[in-house]
Amino acid sequence: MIIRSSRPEVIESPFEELDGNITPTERFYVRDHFPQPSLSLDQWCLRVEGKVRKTIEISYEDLLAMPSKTICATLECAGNGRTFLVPPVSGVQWQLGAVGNAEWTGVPFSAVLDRAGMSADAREVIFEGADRGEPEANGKPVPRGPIHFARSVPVEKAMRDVLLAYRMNGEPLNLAHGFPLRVIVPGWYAMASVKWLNRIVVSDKEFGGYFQTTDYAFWTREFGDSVRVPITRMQTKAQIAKPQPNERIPNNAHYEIFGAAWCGEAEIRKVEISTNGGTLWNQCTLLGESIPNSWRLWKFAWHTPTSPGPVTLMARATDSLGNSQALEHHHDCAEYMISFCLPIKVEIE
Ligand SMILES: Nc1nc2c(c(=O)[nH]1)N[C@H]1C(S)=C(S)[C@@H](COP(=O)(O)O)O[C@H]1N2
Ligand SMILES: [Mo]
Repeated sequence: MIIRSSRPEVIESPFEELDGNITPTERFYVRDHFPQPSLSLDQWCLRVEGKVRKTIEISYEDLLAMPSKTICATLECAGNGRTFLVPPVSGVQWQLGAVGNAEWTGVPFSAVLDRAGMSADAREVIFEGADRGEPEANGKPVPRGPIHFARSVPVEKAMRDVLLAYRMNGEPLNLAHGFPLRVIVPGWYAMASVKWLNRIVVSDKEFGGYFQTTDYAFWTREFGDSVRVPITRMQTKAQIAKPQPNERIPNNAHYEIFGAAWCGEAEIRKVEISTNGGTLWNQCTLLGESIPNSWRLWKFAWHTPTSPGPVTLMARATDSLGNSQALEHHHDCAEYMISFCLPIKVEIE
């Protein structure tokens, strides 16, 4: 694992070690903004308030007693791949390893909200973590005083897809991944999957929190003006795990290119490889079966060039909605949603 910061904890996983559909928990990347809160189960409870018929508090035991659901979901940090941006931008300098796929077990958010009862004017659901601190500045405006990590999801999406998870890969959640309870928002970038969840506020307004509108948001144009839009769905993307950048590969040999591809709220339909800068594309083999909101592994049998020299490999995914990857980063996305075809330079020897 690559330690990018220790307090708050920011740890990248070595993507070249990808070898199965599930990322083992100890190989799953970690992205914290504040020090991890230590929560004891006898004091912890989940509070649901706001636009509900009655405010409720649910204990860990109560949650475990509710009917559970297990899903697979890929989490990708919205800044994954940032080192590929030219010129460089500020923020955690992630390579390919701020992404992982795990099995999550917990209670559907809809079952929890049913206990509190939703008001007719409910519009968004704000999930708040127990961690708090001052967001790092990076030249951006910072609110005065410490804040909690919080993100919102529209009530329809929350009722349909959101899982409140207390197990990861068959074990109780560990502290780094949100013990005792975290949100899983399938198909969205992972900033929405709030860890150390202890408060849910149902709201009749658009949430304007720091991690919703200042950070983890991008500028777009509307009627000639610039508006700030929160990051939500994962962009369609394929990543090459093998070979890894700068790998030395024998000439005139058989080499299996291997990787994973994912998207948000759709299915991966096709992955292609280019070995010549994006002029020609070769179809890859998709492995296993399609699992909603979970990455799909793929491979390509490459016959390497007969002469030594540098080669740039690129992978390109296409999803069931027809979304495909661009050859260049979209300017509006700035330091986030790095989903263009990432160039992997290798050396034929
Ligand atoms: N409470 C809380 N939730 C959080 C964060 C955080 O700092 N605090 N980081 C978010 C971000 S930006 C990411 S990418 C994912 C990372 O989840 P992981 O550490 O389990 O991989 O958690 C999200 N949920
Ligand atoms: Mo993230």
